[in-house]
Amino acid sequence: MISSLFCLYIAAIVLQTVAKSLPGKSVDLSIFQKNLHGVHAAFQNSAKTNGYLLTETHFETKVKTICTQTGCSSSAKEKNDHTENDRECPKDWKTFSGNCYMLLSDKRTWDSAKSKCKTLKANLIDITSESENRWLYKTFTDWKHFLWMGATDRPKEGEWRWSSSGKLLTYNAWAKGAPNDPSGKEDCGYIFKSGGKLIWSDATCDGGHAPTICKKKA
Ligand SMILES: [Ca+2]
Repeated sequence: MISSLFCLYIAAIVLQTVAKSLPGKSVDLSIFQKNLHGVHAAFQNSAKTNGYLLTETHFETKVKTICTQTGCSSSAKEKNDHTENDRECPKDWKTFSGNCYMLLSDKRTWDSAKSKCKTLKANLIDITSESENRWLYKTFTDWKHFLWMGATDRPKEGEWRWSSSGKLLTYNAWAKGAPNDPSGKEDCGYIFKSGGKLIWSDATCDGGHAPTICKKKA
């Protein structure tokens, strides 16, 4: 009995390990489930080989596995294909493709908006795909005029990067003719709604106060 409890204790420790995708790598939940089932079954068999008879052990991670003396059965607790999308956002944050978003309605300068997002362990929003741009347009309706995004060319004029990652913009939805900065002072990006779409443009970073959207990983 004591040996069995010891084994269960070890199992509890081992299976508290958090499964996480490597950066830039998505994980197929069905493959993960299969592999994890193998780990659970191996544990059950290992206990038996070592003389411990575990009558029933429950393993609960993303996959729930119940093992008895006759074998193990597993079932996925969530239906999403990618573990990245399984993570939940905090209350009051919207979720899209593994990221969390929150609209800050109070109006700030670009730098102040960026700082406010930092206090929420987030960044000024970066928008890296057409689908994300469309989702933002449809999801956040409670603002007028314009709001700040995290694109800036302040470090080097004309070289627009995301303040969140320092990466150059790959996707963009600049308005026709934008960014246009003949004076070299319009170094911060903002977004506005026009013709049923979310359009981007540039402005002086402290030239106006606007709402913003903060973004962070789920
Ligand atoms: Ca500029």
